[in-house]
Amino acid sequence: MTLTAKDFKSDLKPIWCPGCGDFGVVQAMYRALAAIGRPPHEIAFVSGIGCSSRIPGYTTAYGFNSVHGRALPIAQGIKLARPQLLVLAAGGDGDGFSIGGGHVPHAIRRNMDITYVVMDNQIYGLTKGQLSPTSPRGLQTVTSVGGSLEQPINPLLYVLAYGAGFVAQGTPADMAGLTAVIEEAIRYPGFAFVNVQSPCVTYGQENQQIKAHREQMKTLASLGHDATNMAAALARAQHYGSELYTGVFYKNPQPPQTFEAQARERQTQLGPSARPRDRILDMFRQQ
Ligand SMILES: Cc1ncc(C[n+]2csc(CCOP(=O)(O)OP(=O)(O)O)c2C)c(N)n1
Ligand code: SF4
Repeated sequence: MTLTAKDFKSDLKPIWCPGCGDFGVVQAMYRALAAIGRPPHEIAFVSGIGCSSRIPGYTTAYGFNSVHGRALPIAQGIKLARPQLLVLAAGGDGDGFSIGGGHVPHAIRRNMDITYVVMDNQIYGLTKGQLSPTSPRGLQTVTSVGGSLEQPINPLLYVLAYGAGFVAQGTPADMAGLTAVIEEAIRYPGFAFVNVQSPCVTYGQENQQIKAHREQMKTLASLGHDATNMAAALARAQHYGSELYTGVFYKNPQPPQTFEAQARERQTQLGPSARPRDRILDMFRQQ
């Protein structure tokens, strides 16, 4: 059966502000999932808390709008228990790099076949415009009236430095490009990260809106970027905040075995006679 974007759109009407970048992200997600061709009941979509974290509810996949910052631990639990499912995780820059920041390195080094989409609007949207970890230095918000004194996190460098096998960036200002990177991330056999510069029209900066993105964005493909070259990826990623590069920064040409595949092998080696409890304990003892 051929699936279309409509098959992934739920009946729930999004309550995002009109013009929010997250509308583009969910559309790109519908299109990417249709291209992948797995039916909605074979997909588990987990998010944290935030405006962007509402996204699973707007799809027909199994969804869990969970706890602030905890999308990744829950997604990993699902993938370990049901490795045959296509598992997606999503949330905001606050969810992923502030309260949930400690989970990101461990999800990366564990390397489960999960796609993690961060809707990066450089602000806390849901709670009405406080500083987020990706807010630029000097940004005036309700919690930084005199301008932010802190250096922002660079999400691209952060995940590359921890060894993510697939790292890409997109913007809803380029729907075809955004859909393509999400699809490629889902097809990557391991942990894949997509940073989406998704404008917040209510609390976001003027130079971070769709029109500005159209003027600023440069596709990595047009720059002749080699996505198999980690050094080149790090060099491009350093310009987060000053250049809007879109496309794939890095894709490991030799993806290592996933955690869930290794765990299955370990269980097989332990043999069918082991009780489930002992098998789990042995997995830890042999680490
Ligand atoms: C444990 C906990 N702490 C704080 C909050 C309040 N809170 C909800 S969403 C949010 C941040 C939202 O920003 P972001 O994750 O960037 O998502 P956005 O709304 O911008 O899409 C915060 C601090 C919460 N729900 N739970
Ligand atoms: S507050 Fe910002 S992030 Fe939240 S729905 Fe409105 S535009 Fe989108």
